[in-house]
Amino acid sequence: MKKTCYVTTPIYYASGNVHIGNSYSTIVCDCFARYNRLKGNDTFFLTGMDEHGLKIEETAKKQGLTPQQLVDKVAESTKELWKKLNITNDDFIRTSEERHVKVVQQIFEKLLANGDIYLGKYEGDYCVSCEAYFTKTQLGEGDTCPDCGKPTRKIQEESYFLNLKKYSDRLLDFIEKNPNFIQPESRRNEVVSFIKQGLEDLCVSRTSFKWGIPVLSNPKHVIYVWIDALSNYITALGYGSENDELYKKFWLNGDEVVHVVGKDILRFHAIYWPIMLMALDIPIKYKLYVHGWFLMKEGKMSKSTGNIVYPMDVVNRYGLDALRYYLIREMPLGNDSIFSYERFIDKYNTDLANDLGNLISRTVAMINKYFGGQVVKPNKNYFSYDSQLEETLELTINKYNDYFSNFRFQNGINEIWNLISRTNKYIDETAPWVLAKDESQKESLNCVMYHLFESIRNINIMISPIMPDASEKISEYLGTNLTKFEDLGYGKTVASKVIEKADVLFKRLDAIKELEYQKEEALKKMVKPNDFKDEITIDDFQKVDLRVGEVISAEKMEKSDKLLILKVNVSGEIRQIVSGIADFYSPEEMVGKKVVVVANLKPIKLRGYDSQGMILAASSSKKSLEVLEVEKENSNAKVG
Ligand code: ME8
Repeated sequence: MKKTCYVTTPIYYASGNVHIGNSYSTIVCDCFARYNRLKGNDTFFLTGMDEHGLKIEETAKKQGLTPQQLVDKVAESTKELWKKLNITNDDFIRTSEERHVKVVQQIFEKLLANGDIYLGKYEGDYCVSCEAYFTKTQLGEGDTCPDCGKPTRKIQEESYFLNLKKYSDRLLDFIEKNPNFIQPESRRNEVVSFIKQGLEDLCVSRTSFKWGIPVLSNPKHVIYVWIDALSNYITALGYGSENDELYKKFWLNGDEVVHVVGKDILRFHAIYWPIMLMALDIPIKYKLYVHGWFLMKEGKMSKSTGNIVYPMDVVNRYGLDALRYYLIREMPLGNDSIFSYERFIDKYNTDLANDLGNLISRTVAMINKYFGGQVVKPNKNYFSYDSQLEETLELTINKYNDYFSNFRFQNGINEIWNLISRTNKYIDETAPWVLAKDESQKESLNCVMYHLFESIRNINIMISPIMPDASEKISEYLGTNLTKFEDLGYGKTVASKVIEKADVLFKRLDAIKELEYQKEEALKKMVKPNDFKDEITIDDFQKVDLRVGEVISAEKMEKSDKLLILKVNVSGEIRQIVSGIADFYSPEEMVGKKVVVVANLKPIKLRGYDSQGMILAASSSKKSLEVLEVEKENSNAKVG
């Protein structure tokens, strides 16, 4: 039976560019939305921007913009990015839009009138980056934020509070009665134990900054981001406005509502949001799917450290479907995953170029060679392998549906790829090239081709939510329009004519070359002009051991245009330092220079060469660079 499905991403902070990590939330939701549409479900897919708060106010100031100008700019570039990533959202909500602001103000007043919000005083340690207060026990060393590690500030202000305590038993009861409310189970357990420790009432307004939605009855307060942000899921549907059909259809009377969030915003969605809904007397309709984080090998991906991958860099080099595939395949629900180009390239070559790509090109080539491109349904099977393949196919479809309906995309993809392997094995088992030599085997050869065709056609339907572009091309190669959900299953094709020659869908990558390219790109990204880093303390700075070093020899690294290998005398120690300055300095020019060296940088290997430090250089663009030099001091000098 067809049902309605409402799926939402978190709304992203409009303080900077969206990276691979937060793009994941959107791509995975898009996959779910596309899967539901494929099934014929009436689907509404929402994403948007979280545009208020101190961080945005401060970022705008740094950039010489008004907060509104900043959020307008970021919203436009994010919309653009979603278009490029083939995201099929039905709406894009921005929390600075009037349709949202007005309703949030009403929500706040309603909660106030019911006594669920009260006025009190708040003093606490506040992290500007995370827009959150932390208790003393939560703080890291030196009163730093437990989430991002940055220093917190002590803030005292008159604030409104949302009465959470009042609802905590009701919420526990709800979670108990709805075991699927929070998934995976580990996250549900985390929430239950957090509630059982006792909830503190939540501070829901601020007087310390201006960039937010003013409280109607007391405008010196702005509504603190979470009441504002969480409400987007219903304001976008028209809740509280005259035009609330979508709200009625997809929320009140809807069949399935799914919020997808990263683990860091679990509490907000599993505790504060349901309590807000209870207080507003709105049914809690949603299921919460909590995903982990994409990390870099070096740790958390972060805009401020530059330890970051941007989606368009990957798309421009390897194509969109490869990125979508990799992200969805690599992230199991609930756990973290590491983004690495080594793994990306490996999965690309193995899964996409070899397993899937080859299966398609081989099959299309054989159908052309043996039957002039014509596929015709056989009257019967000839080999035991035929029915085995059919069985695997039917089983895969069932498992795929089970997994995809329950947001277990990684498991679902594994099933599809098992079928791809089974189909590749079927080619080896039936050895069509042998059958082709024997005219009397014409029928059985046709039967083999048909099985291959049907298997690919089904695989193609199943991968369409993940890789929409490739899927469209594959349908074209197969000459089929049996691409809908109801077309899943073996034997639906009566006849078809495949394309004469299928283009290579995923061209094999030269792994070594690609990795070198990515390393060089990463080096380039280390230069970030006009981009002040986050504030540090003198203690932070003193961790860096800067020394004068005298370059005693220099040579170009083989097969690299950019790298020089320097031998540098640092306080009597001869260090080998690999430096990306070859575009600007010849080895000869470097010898004899007294440069500034970061002497306690953890040694790394660059293209197989040890690098025991870094030399400092100034650069205002990719086209210019100047190494910092010292005139009089010698290589025993410290810098600081
Ligand atoms: O939290 N890997 O916005 P946001 C995977 N405005 N997911 C990641 C990630 C990574 N490396 N980094 C971030 C906010 N995310 C709020 C949401 S909703 C009412 C308000 C995910 O831009 C993160 O877990 O900081 C979160 O789900 C989403 O990106 C948005 O992050």
